Amino acid sequence: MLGRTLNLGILAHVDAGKTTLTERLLYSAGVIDAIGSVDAGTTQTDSLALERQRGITIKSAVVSFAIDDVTVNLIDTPGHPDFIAEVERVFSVLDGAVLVISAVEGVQPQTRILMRALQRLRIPTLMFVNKVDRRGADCHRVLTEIADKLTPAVVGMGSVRGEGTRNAAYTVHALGDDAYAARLFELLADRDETLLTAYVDGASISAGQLQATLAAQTKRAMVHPVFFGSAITGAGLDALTGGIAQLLPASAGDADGPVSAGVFKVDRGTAGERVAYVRVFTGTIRVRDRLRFSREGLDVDEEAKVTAISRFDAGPAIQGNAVTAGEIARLWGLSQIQIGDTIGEPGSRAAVANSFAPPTLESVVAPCRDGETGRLYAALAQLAEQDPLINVRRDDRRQEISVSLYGEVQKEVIGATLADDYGIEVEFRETTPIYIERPLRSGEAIELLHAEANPFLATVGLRVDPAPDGAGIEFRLQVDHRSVPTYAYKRRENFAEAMGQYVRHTLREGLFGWQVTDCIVTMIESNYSSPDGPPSTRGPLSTPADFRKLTPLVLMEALERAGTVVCEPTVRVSLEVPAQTVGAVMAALARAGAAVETPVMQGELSTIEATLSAVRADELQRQLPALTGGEGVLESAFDGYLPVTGTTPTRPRSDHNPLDRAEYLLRLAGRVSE
Ligand SMILES: Nc1nc2c(ncn2[C@@H]2O[C@H](COP(=O)(O)OP(=O)(O)OP(=O)(O)O)[C@@H](O)[C@H]2O)c(=O)[nH]1
Ligand SMILES: [Mg+2]
Repeated sequence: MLGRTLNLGILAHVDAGKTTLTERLLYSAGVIDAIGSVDAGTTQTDSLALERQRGITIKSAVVSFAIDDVTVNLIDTPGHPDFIAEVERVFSVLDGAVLVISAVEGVQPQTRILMRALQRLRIPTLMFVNKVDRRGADCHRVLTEIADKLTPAVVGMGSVRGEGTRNAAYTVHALGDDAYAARLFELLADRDETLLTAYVDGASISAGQLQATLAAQTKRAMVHPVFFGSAITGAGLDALTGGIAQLLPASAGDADGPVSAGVFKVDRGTAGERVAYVRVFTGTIRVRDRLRFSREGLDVDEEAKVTAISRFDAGPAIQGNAVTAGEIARLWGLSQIQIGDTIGEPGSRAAVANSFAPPTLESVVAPCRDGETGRLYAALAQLAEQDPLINVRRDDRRQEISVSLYGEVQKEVIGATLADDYGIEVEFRETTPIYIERPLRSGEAIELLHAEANPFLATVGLRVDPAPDGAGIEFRLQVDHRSVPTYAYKRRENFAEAMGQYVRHTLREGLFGWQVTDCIVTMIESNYSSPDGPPSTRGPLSTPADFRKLTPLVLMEALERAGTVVCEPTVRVSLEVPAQTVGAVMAALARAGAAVETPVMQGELSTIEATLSAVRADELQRQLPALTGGEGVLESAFDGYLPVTGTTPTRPRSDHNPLDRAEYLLRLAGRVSE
């Protein structure tokens, strides 16, 4: 019989102890003989030189160990918000997660952001309150905070004695403990009719029944057991390990079905070759298999041969011949593969993209030495394979290269990577916001089949309507079924899917060159030409290319009529600064145009909350050490987009040229020759 596999994510706010916990779990499972330390740079998962120097995780890393008959593939993720994209990619491959929360700091901004995403994706999640040995640990307060700020569907699984000391010890609540049993019953019965009915009927409910219901509800992400302990001393670790094996859904998967797998990480091997980390949802991938893969939103549909496989199996990755459903493996040979690609059939959870905000800043990056621009571009392009969101762009007119960024720390990491791995010293010039465009009102446009000005064999009519902030792009197909070219797309749903892709692709550049979002695009007219189809005029067959090429023309015209407003990214910041520097920090916030709340004093420190533009927050981050004698800490979280106001409300992207765009669209449409 095949063993069961659990793909487990370890997630938390920065510094909560994910990497240390990972190390402890590997040690308990007998995979390593000595526990490495983040501070000494000796852990398994912080293996990059830069991670070891800085003591923070930058890239997600997979390690594997066994708990009884369950193989756990653990993915240690970075907690710093600048690397949130790493976490997002991992979400698509998880069976379950452990959300780590510090017993001292409690629920932090990133904890909330992560928990919201875990809930939205219904990923079964245990919580681990770590660092109970550290001074200031307060498990009771943290449990209350979890219930208040994250979710009320939680239950503490044990208690801690001697918290805040090296000897802090964790005791599991016994099922015979009446207070615990009552709390557990209350939580579970709320979500389980049979349990409630049995209770109302006066039937006695056994401890075993409660335990089984707890496992069932946890596996369905309805409730979240909370464990306590210390990754440093090992307190509470056995209970957590037991919880991982018993309360999270390990599975065997369908090894015989059609191949469906997702790529969540791309790396380079020792010879510089591309290595893809995949999670197999169904089927089996073997060495020498030819695999088809596709990419959301783009017309890529490639095929390549697997030349080698290395599986994660209770210990370091080992060379293998095959990888089956449920497992994670590294694949060689797929030289064009990218993060987020789907191998074979679309997975059941293929599309989890956009769980978090996209990067909000972009910065011009230039080599310090002359004549290295070409090498720099090549190096950045290689980094972009591993992190597509850095979205390297070359502006030929201004002779500049720019990258998208989440913030200062990511910028420093990119700079250091270019220097260490590629020998290219760079400087980042001005950092500017990545704006978006939202439609102002509704707009429609149509091109008719066989009309003189329409070079394509298709009718496409589209309407753009504004949608609520944060809604993204929604595509609706609102046409008679007879007007859908089903012979070319097989099913109506496929046509809707393809049209949605053409629409999304077009909206990457709006009237001012920015991504258009928060809108509904409805296809209101469609028609095609086919020898035996409904159109009156018979002619050559319409093809998908006709619809693909006509869509951008019609959509841009509809958008032109709707008009767009350029909006800038804003962040909510929380500053912790020495009390005597509050005045200087408040003045800096005022200069940055921030909306500031009244500072809260806590002894020597003051906390200031404010909302301001992302680019100004980035500037503030850099000024902070000088303003606060190196003592200030700034945490920021994306807070949506607001229309740009002031003298230049329509800021076109630096390399956006409406004439170029028009010409491009025309060329796409074949109206002017190449
Ligand atoms: N006292 C105490 N310190 C801990 C514990 N767990 C982690 N630490 C310390 O907390 C710091 C951060 O630990 P990491 O394991 O790097 O935290 P992380 O969550 O992986 O951090 P990022 O990956 O950078 O987000 C290190 O100095 C650890 O030694 C714990 O249980 N008790
Ligand atoms: Mg870490």
